[in-house]
Amino acid sequence: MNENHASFRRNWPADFIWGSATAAAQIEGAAHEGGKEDSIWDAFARVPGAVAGGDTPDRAVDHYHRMPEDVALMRTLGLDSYRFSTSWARVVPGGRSVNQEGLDFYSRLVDELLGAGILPWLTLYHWDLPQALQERGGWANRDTAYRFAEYAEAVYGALGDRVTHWTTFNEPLCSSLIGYVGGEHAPGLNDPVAGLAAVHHQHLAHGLAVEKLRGLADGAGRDIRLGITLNLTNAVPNDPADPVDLEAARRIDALWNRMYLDPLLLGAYPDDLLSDVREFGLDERILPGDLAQISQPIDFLGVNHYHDDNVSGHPLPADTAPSLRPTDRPGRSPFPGSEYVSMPSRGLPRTAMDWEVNPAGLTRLLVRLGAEYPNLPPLFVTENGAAYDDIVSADGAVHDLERTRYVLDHVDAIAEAIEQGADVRGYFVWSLLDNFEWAWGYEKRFGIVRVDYDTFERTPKDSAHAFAALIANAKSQLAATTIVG
Ligand code: PNW
Repeated sequence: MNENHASFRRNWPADFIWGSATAAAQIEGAAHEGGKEDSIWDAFARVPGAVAGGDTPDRAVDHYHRMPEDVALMRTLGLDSYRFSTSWARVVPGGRSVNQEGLDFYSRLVDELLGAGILPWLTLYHWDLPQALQERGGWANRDTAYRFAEYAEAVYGALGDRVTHWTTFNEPLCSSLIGYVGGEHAPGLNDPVAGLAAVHHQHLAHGLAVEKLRGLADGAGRDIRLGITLNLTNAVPNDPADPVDLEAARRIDALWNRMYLDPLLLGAYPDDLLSDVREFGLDERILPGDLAQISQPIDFLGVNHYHDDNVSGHPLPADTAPSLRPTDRPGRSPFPGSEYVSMPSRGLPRTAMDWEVNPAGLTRLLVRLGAEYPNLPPLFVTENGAAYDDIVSADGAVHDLERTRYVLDHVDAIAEAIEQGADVRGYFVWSLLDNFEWAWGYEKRFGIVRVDYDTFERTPKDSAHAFAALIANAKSQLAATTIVG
């Protein structure tokens, strides 16, 4: 029984936010409807071999047409908040003029959420750049940062009277290094110079949008919360006594964590990182004033965490099976200057993504952040979840025991981090629905709700029921404490 799980006996801060997350390109569909034009993911999915099974985001899970039904589902689960993204390619289709019909969709979504008592948690960039802007260089072009601030202003103009929680970027590491260097994500390039330019220009875009939205909100006397979501990891040296592994772990920590955290929170790139990537010209992208722009105060930091990374500086043993790849396109390292780094298995259980399951890593990460960044804003775990090969029972139920355990164990790991002093204010499970899992297409299912890809019917899995019970339990404990106290 899930009620016996340790996570059901934890105490939670009174205003802790329980939610679930999605992203526009992964769920909406209607890729060329309502004035929307190609995003880089629509274009990338048409490249042969780019996405497993030749899948595309064309229809995704048809959320564009089923939005009220999906919000009703969130309500039955008892979610406090719903984290979603707006599609830049829907709001500013060709990268130039604003599409009112696109804004109207998000306006209806926000109204529906507020009507259901659910806090809208909006992300402006979850990887779907208008293809028209990619054709002008995408994030390698500094101009895209200024276009982003205009897009942010357009969304704020339509929703700023109702949306209080704003996230600029989701996981900039993926949309820069995995898209421009590793090439597994759109735009599918293998260009470290462009990749590091993309990193800096996304930081700049974040800073420009923060300044713009803060100014607009202050001017209108509105209280908004601004932040960014990073995917952070513990880069664990495979053999902590081996200097080669320690050096590899330092490099991955620099590229994966500190390249984002330091400019945003401390106003400077780490020196060791700048020297590691010197030949790729990151320094030349940094113009006077950029770091001050980038490090403007934010109100929260979103942390996405799925797994740690066990890092070695030695090649993998020859008999080690290569890790899973979505398609047979050749795999390339997304890490400029640190391509030699390997990630050997340390024997932990793994999900269908081949990602390690290690809830203690999440505790460690959340506690470490507070210790390493004295000016750290409040944290929200904005994504965490797992893909497994679900089996549908004869009665239509999905008994996803592994996902249920994954979620409860990670929630418990967050409670542990809070006990150890981490300032964590919320948890969003990834994902509400099975959806378009980027280069994996529809093959990997992360939803706590199953989607039938023929009928688009939604069926809450056992993990959804467990999550709903957990939320209800956390709230009833609070109510009980309030009465006793
Ligand atoms: C995140 N990695 O992506 C994204 O924010 C979601 O859109 C996505 O569906 C979810 O996690 C599951 O993949 C990631 O390589 C992509 O470690 C890659 C990694 C982590 C997260």
